[in-house]
Amino acid sequence: MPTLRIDVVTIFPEMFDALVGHGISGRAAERALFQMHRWNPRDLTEDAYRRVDDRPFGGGPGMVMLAEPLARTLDAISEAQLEERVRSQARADVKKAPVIYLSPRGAPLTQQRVCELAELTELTLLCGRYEGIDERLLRARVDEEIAIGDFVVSGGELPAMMLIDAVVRWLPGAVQDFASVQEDSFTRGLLDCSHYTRPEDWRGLRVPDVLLGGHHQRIREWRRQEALLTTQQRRPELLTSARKQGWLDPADERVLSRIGDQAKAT
Ligand code: 9D3
Repeated sequence: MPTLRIDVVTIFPEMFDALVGHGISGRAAERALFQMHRWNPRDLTEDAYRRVDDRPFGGGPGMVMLAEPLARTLDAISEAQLEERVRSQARADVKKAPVIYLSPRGAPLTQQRVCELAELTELTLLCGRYEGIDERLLRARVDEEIAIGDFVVSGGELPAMMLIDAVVRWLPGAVQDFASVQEDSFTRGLLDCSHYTRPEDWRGLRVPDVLLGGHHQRIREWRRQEALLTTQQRRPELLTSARKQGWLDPADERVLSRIGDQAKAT
């Protein structure tokens, strides 16, 4: 299994310390399940001020990232990726790494896309700041634009870290407990069931009896019902698409119609 190489273009490379320093992504980095390289376009500027941005043509608020320092950075990355392939004797026919721009105008990131990205061996992520990047650079060099949701954050770094975290979890061996990855597929397309731990009675609030009985089949059924019910209540549109995907079986449908009947009765 070749390790995933991620190249990130950012004017705030230190922000990514958080990603490689903690948790599942930190451990995966330590164990070299992926390698991350950070590139600061400021390092490839040639003017005395090391400018990476300028005022927008046509006026308006804010600044725009310059195309040239980013193009130079992306060139340097392509070169480094090529060198790495030679060094690691990668197959000659591997496709060029896609360049992904984290952008509020991008397509919303989905678990489906995350899984596809986890299959790649190289990934280049471009993080914007200010109002965005000169459109000509995007047209010339970016393969895909991805957003993380319909809300505004201050730059592409946190979105890029979210994408990397989501992808790295899917690398073989990243999540210690394989059962928890399996569970993600058990509740595929649904919200998770509720979880409980000790004590059995916490300030008068009890754990559901079924979880204490040790009857594994019943526990399984209860958790599935919980997942279906919670999804029905909070994100009914997820249920519609899970149904279209064929992820609900007849037993699930019986649970859901029972929920529907109870709702009508009250
Ligand atoms: C009114 C113009 N704004 C667009 C919504 C300007 C603007 C705000 C924030 C331009 C860029 C940004 C920085 N955001 C990101 O780089 C970003 C982002 C986001 O804000 N929301 C969801 N996904 C993403 S991915 C990158």
